[in-house]
Amino acid sequence: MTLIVALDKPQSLGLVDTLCGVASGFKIGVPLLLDVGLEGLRRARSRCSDALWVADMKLADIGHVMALTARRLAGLVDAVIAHGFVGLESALDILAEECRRMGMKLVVIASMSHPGSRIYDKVLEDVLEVIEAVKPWGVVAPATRPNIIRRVRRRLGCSVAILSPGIGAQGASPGDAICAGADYEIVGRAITSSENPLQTARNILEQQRRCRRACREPQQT
Ligand code: BMP
Repeated sequence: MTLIVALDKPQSLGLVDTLCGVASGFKIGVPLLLDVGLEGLRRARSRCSDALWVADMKLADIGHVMALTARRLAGLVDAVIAHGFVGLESALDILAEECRRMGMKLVVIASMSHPGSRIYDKVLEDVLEVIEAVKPWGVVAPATRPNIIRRVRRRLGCSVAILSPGIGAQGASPGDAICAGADYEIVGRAITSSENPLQTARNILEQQRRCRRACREPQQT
């Protein structure tokens, strides 16, 4: 499975029951976490414990504070997301060590999906150097700019998972990121605002499958 559902909106935790077994995982955004608290997250997770649970804290602080934040999430999520631009020394090195100690996956942002992320792209090589040193479980790269996903994959190889947001509401289509080398596509509003989230999630998975087949077939000349 290659779909992670982004749950950001209030009340969207109800979708966990609907989408359990269909989505590979759930990415919990800060707005929702502020709404339901850690106890709400614990209860939601217990309803679908085989899924990959990612806390999208977008950590960007000194290492000590990022590690403290990650520690508050121990046992509640499988993975936590941090920004790559904060760098290695006294920042991501400390967070990575804490994640290793707790058995929590670390996901580092290489670049973002919105237009303003051109700033991130200007320092992409530096951020990738940091990520190479951190050796996180996963990296975020934008579905809206598949060329960035290809650069990340070429540079970091196959041992890292690439998670790509930007599908649907932000303009990319299901399968775009997978074709460029991503492992998971992160989809929020296209599913959470849909009238039939289950059917929409299934349609997205089907479109990913079709794209994967098409983009991996040898091109006809
Ligand atoms: P949506 O599919 O509704 O646009 O949601 C995308 C999700 O991915 C949101 O939770 C957002 O915080 C996250 N995200 C993103 O859109 N772009 C990034 O570069 C990194 C993200 O985590």
